[in-house]
Amino acid sequence: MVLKSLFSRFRGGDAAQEPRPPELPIPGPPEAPPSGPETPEPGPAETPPFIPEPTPEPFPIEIPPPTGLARADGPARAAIAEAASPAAFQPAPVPTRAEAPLTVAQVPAPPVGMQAPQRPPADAQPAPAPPENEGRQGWFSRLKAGLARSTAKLTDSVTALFTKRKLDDEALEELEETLIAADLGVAASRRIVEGFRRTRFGKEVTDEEVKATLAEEIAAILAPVAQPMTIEPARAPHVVLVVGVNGTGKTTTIAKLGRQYRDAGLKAGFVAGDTFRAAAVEQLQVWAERTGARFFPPAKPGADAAGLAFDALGTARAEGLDVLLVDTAGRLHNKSALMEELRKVIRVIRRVDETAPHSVLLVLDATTGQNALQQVKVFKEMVDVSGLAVTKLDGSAKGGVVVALAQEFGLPVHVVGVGEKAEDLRPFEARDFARGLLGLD
Ligand SMILES: Nc1nc2c(ncn2[C@@H]2O[C@H](COP(=O)(O)OP(=O)(O)OP(=O)(O)O)[C@@H](O)[C@H]2O)c(=O)[nH]1
Ligand SMILES: [Mg+2]
Repeated sequence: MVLKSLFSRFRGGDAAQEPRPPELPIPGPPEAPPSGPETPEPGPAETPPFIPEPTPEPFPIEIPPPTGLARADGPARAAIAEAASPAAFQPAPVPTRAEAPLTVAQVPAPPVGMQAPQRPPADAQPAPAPPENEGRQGWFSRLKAGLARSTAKLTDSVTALFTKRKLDDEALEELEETLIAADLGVAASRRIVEGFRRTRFGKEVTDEEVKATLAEEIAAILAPVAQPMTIEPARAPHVVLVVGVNGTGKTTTIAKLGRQYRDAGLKAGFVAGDTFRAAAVEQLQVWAERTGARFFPPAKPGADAAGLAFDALGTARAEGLDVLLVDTAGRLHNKSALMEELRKVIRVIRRVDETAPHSVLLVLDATTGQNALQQVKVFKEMVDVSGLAVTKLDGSAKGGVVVALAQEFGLPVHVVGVGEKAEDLRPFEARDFARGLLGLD
């Protein structure tokens, strides 16, 4: 059923495919708060999907340093009281406020999905984390199950190739082709095969040995990019700009992170920056209600996203929110319109906090395979992407693309998603992912 909903939606560009949170009626349009300084921009009510033009592969290897993760504190922020909109909704009660930087890894695993808002009493403490092994084991099984299709694609060929065979030039060539076909990309596949050539060339190998070595080689490629997204509540709030092509999972990723931050005792806010689509605003509002996050809707459909983000950040600071997650449009009429919008959002929020956004999270849909590489390239040109979230690994046979992403860009992969529930989004772990991909325990 998950797959069905996934495939009916992930390529969505038209209104009929509008993604909505499952199992909850969408309430009426949210009441708009009076807006602050707004700079409305004309635009069509509904625009065609933004689809990056395909480019030839392989892409050049670019390894930019991770940015935006550990910036030093800037000078004191300007007073924003006059820019803050009056509260339209009461902030959700939160258990306690965490002062130390926090990563999703530290967040206690939510007990259930996101079917209903669960607001803890004001004096509640964050729920204790489940025993390390239990939590980890549970997640690993779900990750492995989610990767099953990608695993089959990779290991079926490996088994066919290496049922007791000498690792000669021909075998290595076939292995390289298998890895490329499993979406690992040309550069990573070559690197892995060279590893085999150095250590195993001329030896008799079994498919099990090949799988174990592959897992090690893949983990080595993934290890440098497996970095959690650190939230620093002291930034009050830590601003996360969430970007990506339409339908990749931006809004649900915001919802999942918001839920996890809430459970960790942080006050979160959601900004509905995809202002042109009423359904997108309503979708985020539903998630805000379920997760107890403060919600910032546009004053009216099509309102300027930058003006909204400016107001929201002002209010978030005045109300002492810890983390502000800003949703953005995945499509506008063309790439330069999208680029201009994202840059404007950044420019304008820097008037409130010159160090913001503190994270720019690019959300990628694993089912798009190699196209994800192109999306990274395009978004890196637009904004200073600080890390990646890779969603829908459960619906994809192309999970190997994470290896290609790591090799090609070296950008941190913060979280991966294997389903639609809050607990289906977790920090990315190199060894677990590599072994999961090969179907190993
Ligand atoms: N199976 C599965 N579905 C997911 C995952 N992440 C998101 N989805 C689903 O993918 C669909 C699209 O997700 P959204 O969060 O609305 O995507 P978006 O990027 O905000 O889309 P636009 O607002 O149209 O740009 C929804 O039905 C989500 O439930 C995942 O990890 N696994
Ligand atoms: Mg969305």
